[in-house]
Amino acid sequence: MKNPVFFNKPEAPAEWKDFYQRLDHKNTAPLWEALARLVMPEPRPACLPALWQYQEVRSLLMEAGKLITAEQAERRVLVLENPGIRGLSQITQSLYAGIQLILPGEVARTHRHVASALRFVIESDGAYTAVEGERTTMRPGDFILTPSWTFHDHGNPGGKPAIWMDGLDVPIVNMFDTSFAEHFPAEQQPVTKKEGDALSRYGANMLPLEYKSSSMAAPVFNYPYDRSREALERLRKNGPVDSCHGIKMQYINPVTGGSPMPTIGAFLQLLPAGFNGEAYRSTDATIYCAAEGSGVSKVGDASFTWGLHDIFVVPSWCPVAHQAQNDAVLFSFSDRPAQKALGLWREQRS
Ligand code: 1HN
Repeated sequence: MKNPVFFNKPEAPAEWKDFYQRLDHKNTAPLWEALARLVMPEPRPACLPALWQYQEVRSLLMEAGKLITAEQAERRVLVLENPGIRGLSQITQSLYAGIQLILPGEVARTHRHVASALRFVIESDGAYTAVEGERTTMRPGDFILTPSWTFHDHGNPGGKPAIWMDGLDVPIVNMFDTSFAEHFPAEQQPVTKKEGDALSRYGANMLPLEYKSSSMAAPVFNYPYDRSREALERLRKNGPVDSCHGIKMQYINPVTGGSPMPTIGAFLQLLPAGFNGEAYRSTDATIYCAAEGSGVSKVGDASFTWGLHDIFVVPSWCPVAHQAQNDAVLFSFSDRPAQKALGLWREQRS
């Protein structure tokens, strides 16, 4: 193994034991005993590569739908827990992910919190989410933002279950001890804007005159799938197809060109039928959801065969190589913007 430890400490002699105990009693500790575990020559993530088959999660979620209402639960969600760090409600060291269900006629009441959230819509026939007075209809494949400290509620006036993946930066917010949350006085917030207002105003490569951003998040909050998918389709024809990523695009904040939210980045990539990608790794542990098609992804020593809406996670610095049988589209998200802002992010192509 290359670089197993940064620092090879000699064994502590038995006669130091008393000294170590006296250190311990004074809330102190010898750094030389901890250094190799604190400073690693490369990332050694506790989280593991993992795959969740959508149909399995879906049937458990529908069971949850018989046990508890969206109202009782506040949010009826099955948390996707990384098998290497069970019990923490985390899919990676820095991110939370879950699968949410809203049954026909249900609403999930209005609240806001410091944590930023994204939704990747899996099933919906007329369900909506509302953010700061504007409702947007959720359609399969849509990438939707709930920026930090924005009031949001969800509802499903349609006739079919609405299901989506939630991604939040809860572990980051809690690492900094910066969590605040509160309810809106009413179950549903008043609708004060026409549907599509944000996208018309900020989503056409134009901005209102004298526009000044008041937020670190994008002013558009729905990135409709048909638009993103069309871009990938056009780029397939234009080429080139990247040997690691296929055709991969990042979602942006149209005001800054940066990430849609300060802590979470999101991506959409097309793997053309027969794609056999080369290995790639980066320090941002990444959560993938198959938006279309099927394939196989090698993640470290694991090999995940995924189909429609399956979700898998690639830990930090773990090589990933994607293959697609038929045309496949992968949505993904990670903490890349947070790492980049702090000067931490690295990547490596093999
Ligand atoms: C939350 O507010 C939602 O608004 C979903 O739909 C999942 C997980 C942790 C904390 C807040 C939602 C959440 C959440």
